[in-house]
Amino acid sequence: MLWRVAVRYSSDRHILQLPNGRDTSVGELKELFQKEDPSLPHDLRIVFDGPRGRIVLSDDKKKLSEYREIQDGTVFRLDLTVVYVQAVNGQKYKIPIGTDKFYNYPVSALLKDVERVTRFSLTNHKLFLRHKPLLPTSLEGKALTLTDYTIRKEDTLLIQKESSDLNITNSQVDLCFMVDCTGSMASHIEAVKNSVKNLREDLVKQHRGCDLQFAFVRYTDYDVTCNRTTHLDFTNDESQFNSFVGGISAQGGGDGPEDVMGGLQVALNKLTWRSKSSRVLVHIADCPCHGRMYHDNMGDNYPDGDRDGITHPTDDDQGQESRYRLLVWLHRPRENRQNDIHLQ
Ligand SMILES: [Ca+2]
Repeated sequence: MLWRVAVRYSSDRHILQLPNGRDTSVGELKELFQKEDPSLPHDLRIVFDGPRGRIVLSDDKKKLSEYREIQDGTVFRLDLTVVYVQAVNGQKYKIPIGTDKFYNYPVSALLKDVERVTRFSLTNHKLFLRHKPLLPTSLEGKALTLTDYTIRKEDTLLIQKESSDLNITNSQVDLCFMVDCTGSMASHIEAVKNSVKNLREDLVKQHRGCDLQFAFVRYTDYDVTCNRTTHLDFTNDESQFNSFVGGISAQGGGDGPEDVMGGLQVALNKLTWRSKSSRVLVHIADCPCHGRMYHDNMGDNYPDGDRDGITHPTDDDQGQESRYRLLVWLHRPRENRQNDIHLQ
């Protein structure tokens, strides 16, 4: 007689035929389940609900016939739960973890499971949960657990090539925040300042191996006659950076577009970009630059473009633009002005 039993864990259900029927041993049953689902761990524990409560199949040598409660069609449960790992191509992998030990499960063990199941190497990939990387695995000598990272059952972690969020492959990185500080940004400027400070702090934590420097360029518009732009040159001094950003306020602006070109000129020519660094500019704004080619008739006092005739900001060091690896524009549409800006 062919026996069929089912096993369920998480939302999945596997049904297996037992070629040896009741003579199948617990060890053979585990092997069948593992053959069906290679992601299952070796220390698999199978349980089922008998008439007097939960029964654990703990002895691999015991035959199913020795458990009178097991019938054709009995549903087993694996004492497991899962987290999922999703790759950038969308493929999902299942990482089973023992239910009893789930919340105390060390992150270091999870990373090993992920490498085993996904075959991704975590020397050049990172795992992220809600944009936060799963590193470090210990803190002050204490192993960090899934609870420490607030990983819950059936959460989905993302696996990405290391630092692909900013394409940082160079050990030296110069990152400049260039921020529109005109009146239209007034109600958001505090949120922007906090986001910039938090992003700086997160990047420093996430890229401890990198030599990171940060600069800040504040720009406004032509109606601001004194200090139309101000800037802080690259620094790795957190208090200096936060102090400068803390002192920023919004002013002026007048017409719709703003002096973006003036900000770019400062970013390119007044900051001390290092010769071999990866160069990143994060631009935060809610309006485009002057010139009708950049917007749809939004009330521009300079529809022909930049007052000083700048159409394409250039580095004084001609021909070196290719050194700028990445330009990020965060341009918030005008109709969404009521929303805060989030950098992550
Ligand atoms: Ca303006």
